[in-house]
Amino acid sequence: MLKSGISLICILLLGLFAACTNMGQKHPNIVIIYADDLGIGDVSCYQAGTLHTPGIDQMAAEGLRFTNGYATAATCTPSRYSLLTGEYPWRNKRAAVLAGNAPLLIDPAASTLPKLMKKKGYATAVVGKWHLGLGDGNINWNAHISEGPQEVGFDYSYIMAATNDRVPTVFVENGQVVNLDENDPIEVDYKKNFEGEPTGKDNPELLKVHPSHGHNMSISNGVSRIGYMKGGKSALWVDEDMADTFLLKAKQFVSQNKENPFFLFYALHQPHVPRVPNQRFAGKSGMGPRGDAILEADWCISEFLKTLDEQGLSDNTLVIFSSDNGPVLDDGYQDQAEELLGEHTPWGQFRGGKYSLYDAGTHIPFIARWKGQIKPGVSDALISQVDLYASIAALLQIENTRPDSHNLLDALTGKASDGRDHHITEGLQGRLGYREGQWILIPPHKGGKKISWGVDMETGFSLEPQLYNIEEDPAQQNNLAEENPKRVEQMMKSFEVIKSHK
Ligand code: NG6
Ligand code: CA
Repeated sequence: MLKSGISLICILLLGLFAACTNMGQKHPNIVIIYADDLGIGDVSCYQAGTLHTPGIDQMAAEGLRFTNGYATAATCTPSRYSLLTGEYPWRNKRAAVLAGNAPLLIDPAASTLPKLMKKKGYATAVVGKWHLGLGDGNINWNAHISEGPQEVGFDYSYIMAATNDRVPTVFVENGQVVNLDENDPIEVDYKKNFEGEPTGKDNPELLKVHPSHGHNMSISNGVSRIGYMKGGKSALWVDEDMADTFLLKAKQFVSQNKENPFFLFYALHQPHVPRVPNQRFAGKSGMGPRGDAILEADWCISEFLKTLDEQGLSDNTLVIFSSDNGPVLDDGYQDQAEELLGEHTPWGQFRGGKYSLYDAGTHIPFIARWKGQIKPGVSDALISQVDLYASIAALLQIENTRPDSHNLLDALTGKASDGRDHHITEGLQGRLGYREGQWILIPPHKGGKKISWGVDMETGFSLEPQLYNIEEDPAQQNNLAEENPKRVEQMMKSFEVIKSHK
């Protein structure tokens, strides 16, 4: 009796010990919230601009705000590619802004961030903007679409294929178009229209949002888009409801997976054009649809974080917030983004914006929150989205196989104040810039200095080398290349060496 009692106690103690060690080893949930075209100065905790973003500010107050956070590119697809693969985008020739019917960009055999997590038993999901291609190049929207998020490592996906200004304007859930009526199949063509279908160009009377440049092809929900589509009427999204739909799917995934570790890539569609926020946000910013869309995104973030808090998950969830590229005002629709801007400065103290090799093209908001694990504060460490791969690999004790991706787990969690010492950024047409410490070098590039889509945007291209000290001259007004030929030469060499490493 006594003996069996002792054995029982031993077994219980052993069980308790095992449970404790397990708990100690329990991997945190990981969430990446990724805005689309949000500038560093659009977020009020970066102390620039006049918009007020209380949701993101609260996340920053509870976490670590990086002042030197970067995307790898000034456009969407390449940045997303790096985030998910840990590889610079220019190593893959196809990693440029993709059409809505482009094939899957990421090699299904390649290692990815979600695949790392799956190795450790995580449930993985992507909700929101995809823009990394689907199918094999000959996509049938009316059947199950293979070659997509699942092949890249996501168990669950609820996505738009490309951007909110590209057809097809439908959601795809686990490879299946949502709400599709089989009697009204979807056809997509990026070259020619389908007979009898209205377009923004020929039927402006059908539009509630008018294009300023391009964006005059097929119309859905009163907005003309890039590309032509036909059919799928019951499946078309309503832009005004998109934020609520994605938020709901993100919350559902969390609730359904709260017992096991999960990874969620919550890819917001705001404030990318067309900016059509829900009526609840219309007129709220005083800056027109662009400002209103940012307030909507900020609300989504605070609602999402509230869900983590309510479910008791915040102490065991690392949440990272960032943006895929810098800000843009007129990106092809007449939405008064420029006219109503007032004193607001989406690019913060930096020069350029989306599409630009100047700093604001890729220098974006970057915040990490993990309650109880990351001490709230501000970090000046140089950190790139390409580093999330190696840093999360380190967190999960998996070997890093991506040399472009640096293990900055200590910087990410505030245990170290230094980050990477150099970083390569990509502007338009695959042209590159290079930062080393506080120096930014833009090597000579052919091509126009500006692109004119309603408003002039600076590409950063010049036939002369450009060298800036980003700490002393954040607005990149003083090109110091001529007076520092040695530094230019040394940086050109290091840049070439890094490029040649694979
Ligand atoms: C450009 C579009 C722009 C936007 C961008 C991609 C025109 C004139 N401009 O070609 O509106 O869709 O592609 O943006 O069509 S990104 O954030 O997804 O990279
Ligand atoms: Ca973008």
